[in-house]
Amino acid sequence: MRLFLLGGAAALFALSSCTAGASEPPSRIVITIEHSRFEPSKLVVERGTTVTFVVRNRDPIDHELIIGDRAVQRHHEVGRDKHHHGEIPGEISVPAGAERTTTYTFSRPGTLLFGCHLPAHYAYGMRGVIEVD
Ligand SMILES: [Cu+2]
Repeated sequence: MRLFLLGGAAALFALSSCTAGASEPPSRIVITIEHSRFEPSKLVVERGTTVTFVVRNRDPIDHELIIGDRAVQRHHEVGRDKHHHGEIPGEISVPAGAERTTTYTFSRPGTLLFGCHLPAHYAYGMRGVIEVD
């Protein structure tokens, strides 16, 4: 219940946990984007965990958060689908100055990546690692 005291973002989180229909509410991780970097850029999550990512873009330019393995990152690096409205778990566009959420379930152990694939952002260093235990 403590989460309900945290304000608007927490309310959104509560709503998404209801619609997900999961037996346990998802964990919540806040990722801040500033100067075209993710903070934090290294995450560890437990296998089987559903995580709601709250992505706060503090930059004056648009960004995105794409979670997936190398193949997913490569697909987005060369792909033309540059707008992610939340229909795919772990893929969300975050306009300049905005906050968006996306929920992703980590079902398998291993290493996943996250990144932004707007032109040149990934190469610049807009990426991170998620270790799934
Ligand atoms: Cu970006």
